[in-house]
Amino acid sequence: MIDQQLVQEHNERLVTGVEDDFAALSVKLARVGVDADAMVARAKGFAVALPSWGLGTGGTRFARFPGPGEPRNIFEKVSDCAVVHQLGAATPTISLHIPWDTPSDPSELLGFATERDMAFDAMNSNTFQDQLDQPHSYKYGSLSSADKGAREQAIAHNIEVIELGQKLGSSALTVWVGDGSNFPGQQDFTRTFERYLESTKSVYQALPDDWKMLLEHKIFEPAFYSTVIQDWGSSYLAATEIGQRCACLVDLGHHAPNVNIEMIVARLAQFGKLGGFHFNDSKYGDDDLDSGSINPYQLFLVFNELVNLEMSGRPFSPFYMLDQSHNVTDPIESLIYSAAEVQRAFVKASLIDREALAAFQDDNDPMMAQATLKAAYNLDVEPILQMARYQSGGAIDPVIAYRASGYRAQCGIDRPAAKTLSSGIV
Ligand code: PSV
Ligand code: MN
Ligand code: MN
Repeated sequence: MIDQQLVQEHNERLVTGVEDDFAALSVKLARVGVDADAMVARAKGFAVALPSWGLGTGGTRFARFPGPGEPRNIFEKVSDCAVVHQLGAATPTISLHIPWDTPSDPSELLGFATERDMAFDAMNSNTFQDQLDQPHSYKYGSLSSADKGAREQAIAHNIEVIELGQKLGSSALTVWVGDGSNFPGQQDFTRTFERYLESTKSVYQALPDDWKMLLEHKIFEPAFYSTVIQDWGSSYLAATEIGQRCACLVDLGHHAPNVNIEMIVARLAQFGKLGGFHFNDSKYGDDDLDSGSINPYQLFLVFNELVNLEMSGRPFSPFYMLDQSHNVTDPIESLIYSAAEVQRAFVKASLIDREALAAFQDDNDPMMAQATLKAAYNLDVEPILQMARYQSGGAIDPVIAYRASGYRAQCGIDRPAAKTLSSGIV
């Protein structure tokens, strides 16, 4: 981890300015009856999980351009996650992808993470790739495959992931399958979905009582004609059929361009099936760009629904995770920055005058209703985020502190990479 003394010195240089900015913002918020300190407390309570698969440089199917000092195993990934959390103070947990990050000794991994104040979030299974020595191929599907052997293998894998997650203190399984078809006629939609439901129910039977199962939908890719769980409708149907502890996971990049994702969130929430999120941003498809980098207003509108749900007093505990691929940036920097962008959307959504909004809605006043949302969105809440990080022991400007620490350069020395010309995504 980074020497905490460095973080402290960084903060000492900036704290006076932050206090001034925070005082000015507090006065401004007090005029509309908002307590800025209460907002700092909310920001401090916010957390989003880090994806274990997001610490190395990503890639496309054309190429991958690795950076220096990439983590070579799950322990080094956990170390990098701990640095992201040390500086950004918003990411205390890690979502593991299995078998990419299967530890040979789970208790050793748990101990290593705990020593660094990190814990494990939802577990991800992987039946979208074949593994060495596995008897059945997923080429034509996994949980929905026409091949019984492939289905059984996929079920067994998901159960193994649950068992591993129990050893690591996780409490959720995220299931995303690439199953689908590339040609009209290739698969019978109904029979394929029936097989998926049957398999997924078998996995659900192995789910511990205090666990959740999250179904992640995706419009296309790797299947380009039809996908078994292609949208929130299929996901909702499946989650409803499977059981009470099964819910839907919304990955922001898994929709057609311009789809109203915030309304999907509201619908799922209204019917008790909103299970969690994979946050990222996109311009065209499943781009896995950094959260808030393309459409921060959409992220804010999603959080408007989430805060609304929280305020409604209904049971509410969705899993929040980042799911990004960092092709041209240092993954640590992207994850620090992205987590703060998600936190920013949460804080801004918390500032919406909900009473006024409801009144404008009931009065059919669209101009003032949207202006009420914009009033919160247009506020610069950076002093609240900075104060939250400062009070939590993080860095006021975490990316600057990270660069000054020389962590990446040290990793470049400690983690010599094998000399290979890497090609596309793994
Ligand atoms: C699929 O595109 C996905 O969003 C799922 O969450 C997978 O687990 C992850 O990406 C793999 O990179
Ligand atoms: Mn995802
Ligand atoms: Mn994706």
